[in-house]
This record gives sequence, structure tokens and C-alpha cells, in this order.
Amino acid sequence: MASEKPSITRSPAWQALLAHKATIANSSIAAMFAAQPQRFETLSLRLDELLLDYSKNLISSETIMLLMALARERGVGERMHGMFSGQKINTTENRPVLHTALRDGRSVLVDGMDTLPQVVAVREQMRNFSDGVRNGRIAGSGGGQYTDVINIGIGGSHLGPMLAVHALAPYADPTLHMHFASNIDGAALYRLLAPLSPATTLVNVVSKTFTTMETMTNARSVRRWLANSLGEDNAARHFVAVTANVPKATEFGVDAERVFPFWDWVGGRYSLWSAVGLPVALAIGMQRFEKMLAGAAAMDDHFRNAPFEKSMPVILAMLGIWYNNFFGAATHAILPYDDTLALLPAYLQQLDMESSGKRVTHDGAAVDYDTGQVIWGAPGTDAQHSFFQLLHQGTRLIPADFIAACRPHHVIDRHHEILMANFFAQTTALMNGDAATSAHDVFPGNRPTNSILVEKLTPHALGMLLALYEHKVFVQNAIWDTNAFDQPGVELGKRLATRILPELERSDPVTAYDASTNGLINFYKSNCDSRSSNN
Ligand code: G6Q
Repeated sequence: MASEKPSITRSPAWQALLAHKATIANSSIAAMFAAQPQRFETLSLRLDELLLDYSKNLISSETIMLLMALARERGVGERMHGMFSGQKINTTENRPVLHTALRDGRSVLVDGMDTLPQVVAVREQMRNFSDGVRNGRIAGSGGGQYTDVINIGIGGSHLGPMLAVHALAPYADPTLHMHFASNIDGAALYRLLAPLSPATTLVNVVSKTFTTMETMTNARSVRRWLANSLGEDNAARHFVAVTANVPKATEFGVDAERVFPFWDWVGGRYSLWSAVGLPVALAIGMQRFEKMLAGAAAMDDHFRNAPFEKSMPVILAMLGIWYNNFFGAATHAILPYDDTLALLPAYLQQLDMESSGKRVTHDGAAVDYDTGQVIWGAPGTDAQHSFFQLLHQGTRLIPADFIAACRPHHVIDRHHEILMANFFAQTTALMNGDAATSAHDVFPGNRPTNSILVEKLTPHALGMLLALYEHKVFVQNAIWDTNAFDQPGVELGKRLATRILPELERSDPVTAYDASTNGLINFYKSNCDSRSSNN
């Protein structure tokens, strides 16, 4: 039921920010640097191996003060306490949100049950299994050591582990090759399986619900591929599963001992820290996976204890609110200058857009302000040669996060220096712009950026970085009074496809939908027989 609560846009803190925006909107960031020699020191934060420089934003100390006043007025602190203490803050699904309990070693009670013993038990199960696969104690059905692991999952059961495996590749065992099957397109699976040997391939089916159509279809096809070569019984021995629905996994044929559970209180896109991280443990070893958890826990600690003005997640979140809600910036770019973070934009797209793509408040009232932004991006320097033109000279305001590591994993000639020179050059150019004689060559500048520098992209640093963005998303949803932890839009897609699938397989024309959808489906049925698509 919608409530009659007054909109947050009429609150004193919001109104104060609106008035302040009118005074600062035409200021120059570059001029603020000239007037404030300590601006970098004042507007940057250091935490362990992370440095956040937010000085190249269109803000003054008054802006920060007013943004923090809004955060306080919106009860960000109380909401944070609600999350960490296990309150059912995912109100539409009536669940607590406790991905933080997977990494900080704290006991939290969920419906009277302590989370910690369950978390520790699954970590031991992961350690035992990942050690066993890595040292050959756990082998394929023919006794040969596993050489390949296929992770089958989608969305939250895919993007996190794939990002982390890619980002931490310099720490990985080079003899164990990790593969990821997510999409339902048979061509992707065909390409993936073609070079692999069934006898030395381990398959990990990851699905919180163990009902997702793409994942279950891929899992059945891979089982057939294994069975054709090894026989049904042996094929089953090549499977493990990660799920919150253990009965479904055993029903599929995975040995109960090889099912790694997680729980309702871990949201899909927040599940990397649970057994969903098994591919990471397989690739880099459990000890290093635990370092990633420790990095995230360090960020949790910082988030819980730092005053808002010194809190990296709160600062990032409130800067996002500043541009989104007061300047109308509809998008936010994520620009990693580090190839190992190439998948970060896609990961953050899900984290942010699935969490913040909401249009009603907790009690169902329609919002009258913007919520989630479009998150997009690609690694530099490639992106400089594609969409940066629009960042520099386009008409839209696009705040961006530049992320880089100071020390590279591989030193080849001067590659890293050149990469970093570009990293530094771009944020300064976006801020300072450039005057020119021809209008076409004018760079207006005043384009806001954050720079995040990591000393080295270790498992610990990656954990910190990902938890930083998780908490940023949390704070923004606290400001908007929206539920960051449900995803009805994802579930709609799952329901719709389930309804249409049998209709594709019947011979009679479809009439149940709008004329466009009927027309498309009927064209497909009469012209596109997918079973004879080899030529
Ligand atoms: C994540 C979403 C969604 C989910 C996938 C896969 O927060 O809920 O992306 O992770 O739809 O769902 P399963 O893990 O249940 O297969």
C-alpha cells in the first residue's frame, strides 16, 4: 500500500542541496584547485591499499557537509545497523541481507539460528574440495587430475566468480583452466566444450534456486556431453553444485557431499563471498580466496565505523546522488585501467542496476526522484579510442570512476608506465579541458571523476574494491528508501520465457500476445527451424 509520507525531495537536507546546487553549478573545478592548495589532501581518502581521490568533482566542503546531512537525515547509519545486525531489510522477500556475515567472522542470528557455524562449515567443505582438486586427490572418473572446470550459472551465480577469476588470474594455478557457461545460446556452449576432454573436466552448477532455465538447460547438455563419453554413472561424479536449494541439486544427480549450500539471506548478486566463490578457490586456492574475504571484511569494518565524511562508500554514494538527483546525470561510467578488471563494468552493472533499478519506496509509494543510473564502461586505454570522445566533448554530464593498480603483475618494457600516463592524463583533461581557436577543438572540461588507486590488485584489494561498491549501492538505496535486495524484473523474464517456450514448439499459430509479438513468434515458427540450423 502506498503511504502518504512526504517525499524526500521536500526534506530540509534535500532542499538545502537544491539551493546549494544553484550556487555551485557554474563553478569551475580547476578554479577550486587554484583557490584551495590542500584540495587533494582534503578530498581524498586512504584505506589500507586503496586511495580514493574525489577532489576532481564539482563540490566544495559545503557540498560534502550538505550531502552528509542528507545521509544523516535519511537514517543511513540506522539502516546500515539494520543490515549488519540481520534485520529483515529485504522487506518484499522478508529476508535479512547478510553477505557481510560471510566474510567478517561475526555471529548473526537469523530466525534464532547462528549464521557463523554454517558459514565456517561450508568454508571447510570448500577448502577440502578445492585443495583436493588442486593437488589431484580429487580426480576425474578415470583417475586423471582435473585440467578444466566449467562453471555453469548466470547473473549473480556467474558474474562475480568470473570477474574474480579473471582479476586474480596472476595468482591462479596455470594447469587448471576455468571456463564459464552462462548464456543459453547453444553456440556458446558448443564453442566451450569443443576443445575440452570430458575425462578431466569438472562441472560446477551454480544456482541459488536450482531452477533457472538457462543454467539447468546448460547443465543437462553438459551432463549429456559427459555421459556420451564416460557413461551416465561416471558423468555424475564430475559434477558439483552450489545452491540454496539442496534437494533440487541432489535430485539433478549431484552427490549430496558435493553440494555446497548457501542461504536465503545471501542475495544472488551479493553471493561471491559464499560457496558461489568456489571457482575462485579452485583457481587461486582457498587461502587466497579467504584473503579476498578479508579485504571485503576490512571495507565492512570501515563502513561501519568511519564517520560519514571519512567513509569511502558513503562519499562515493553521495557523490553519485549529487550528480544523479541534482544534476540529472543518467549514467555513470566505470573505467578500469587494468586489464584484469575488464569484467568489472559488467559486474557492477548487475550489482548497481539490479539493486537500484526500483521505482517505489519500501512501503510501495511511487518515487518522484530518479533512482538507479545506467552503469556502463570498458577498460582504458581501449575506451579512449572508442567512447571517450563523448566524455570529452559531448553534451551530457557523465561522472566516471577511473580505477588502476600502481604495481603491475607483469612488467613488460614500459607498458605499465604508458598505461598509467594515460590514466592520469584523462582525468586531468576531463577536468581542465582546453581552450582553442576553433570551436571544434574546444574541450569545456569541468567533467567530474573519481580516481581509485590500488597499490596492487591482490585478492585482498579486490575484496575491498567490490565491497566498496556494494556499500555504495546500499547507501544510495537508503537515501531513496528503495529495496536494493529484490529483483522482480529478473523474475518477470524467467516467467515470460517459461510461458512462451512451449508455444514455440506447437505447430498452430500464436494469438495470445500483442500483434507484434504474435507476428514475430509466428514468423519464427514458419521460417526458423532451429533444429536444422547447420547451414
Ligand atoms: C541476482 C539475481 C539474478 C540471479 C540469476 C540466477 O541477484 O537474483 O541475477 O542471480 O537470475 O539465479 P539462480 O542463482 O537462482 O540461478
